[in-house]
Amino acid sequence: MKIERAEVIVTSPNRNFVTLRLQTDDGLVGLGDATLNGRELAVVAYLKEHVVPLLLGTDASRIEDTWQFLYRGAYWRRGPVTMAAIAAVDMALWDIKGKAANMPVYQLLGGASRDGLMAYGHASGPDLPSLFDSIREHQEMGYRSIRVQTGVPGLRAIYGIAAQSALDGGEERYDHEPARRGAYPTQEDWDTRAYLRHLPTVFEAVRNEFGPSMPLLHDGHHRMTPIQAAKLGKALEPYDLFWLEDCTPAENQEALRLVRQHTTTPLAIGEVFNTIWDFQTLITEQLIDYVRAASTHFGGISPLKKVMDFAAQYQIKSGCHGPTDISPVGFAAQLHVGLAIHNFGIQEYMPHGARTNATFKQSMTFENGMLHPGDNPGLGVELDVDEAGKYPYEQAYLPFNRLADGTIHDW
Ligand code: CS2
Ligand code: MG
Repeated sequence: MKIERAEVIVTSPNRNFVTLRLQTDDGLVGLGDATLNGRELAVVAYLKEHVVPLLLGTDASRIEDTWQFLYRGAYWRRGPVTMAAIAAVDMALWDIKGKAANMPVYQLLGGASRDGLMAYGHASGPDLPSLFDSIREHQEMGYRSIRVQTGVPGLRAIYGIAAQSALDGGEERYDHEPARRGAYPTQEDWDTRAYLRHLPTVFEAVRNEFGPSMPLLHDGHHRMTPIQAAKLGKALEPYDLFWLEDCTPAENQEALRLVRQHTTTPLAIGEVFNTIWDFQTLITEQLIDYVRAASTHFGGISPLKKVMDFAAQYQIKSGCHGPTDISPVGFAAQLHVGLAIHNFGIQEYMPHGARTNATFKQSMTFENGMLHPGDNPGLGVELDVDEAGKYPYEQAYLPFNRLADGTIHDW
């Protein structure tokens, strides 16, 4: 079972995706996601110039050995470009192994530990009435757990709010497909003190309207200092959040000690992390409750399974990153892990657009708020190469933000 062909396919059906397609000499095809939102072509070059030539002729069954060769052999470890490239290879090899065994990947990871994966969706609105509408729409779609993002009085446009990005010339559904294409990122506003004053009043209103039981989540997008995050976590305690996400820029893992000492609001971190080392202090000191790593940016299925097994010893659960910039292939990869591990927590799920779903045919299902990767052999995703060819790459960037005095703030 030797790797005979390796292609890097870039397509932009509703937004940009980078997919590695491996083919073995016995005709098996494996897919891997290498999409790095806003920096896609750097990973394309890394794969095409430095990885594909090393793969041709090698044994497709040696997943762990290939991972170690690409990680250790490069000498320069870690980083989002490197780890997205390695992730694509790892996923494609698991896909091939599943097809060779005629089993879905979750069976190879130990089999199902549950019937399905609880998903959460993104509700947002610039004010309470539109936020409530958005929550109801998500409930109608089947979601039982909902992330709540809201406008802040005095700020014109902030991340995560559908109607505000439309004001800014963007699409109505923020961070959804299609992405905001263009040669320069959109500028948004930020004011942490205004946000800290406003957010608890929003959660109070949501609890009054929707009752105490629905799991509610919120993403702070790395914008607070440790003491601000501690204050917010404490202020949100009466509203019983499922989690507060990315409260600080957690490359400083020790900062979470201070946050943790002050609040019992559960914490989730890690969508921008690349390796298990980024979680070391957070896990061993039990400073978080949920690991947000995405298979695509974390080196693939193999390291995602390892970090979750490590986290399990500390009663920390999974909450994998699942926005639309994770391709259907990367999304399937983490569904297989989530179904197999004991310490699954929740899965973020933003549905892809129609053109993306026509380009990537998926066995995955979403019913009554629960996801399942399906039982097709491998990952359960087929890439329609002709369809992909219709949508060439288009430059697109994430927005960025400045404070009122013009200072650039954290994403
Ligand atoms: C967000 C993402 O899903 C999330 O929690 O933080 O939407 C994030 O902004 C994008 O994936 C960045 O590419
Ligand atoms: Mg996030």
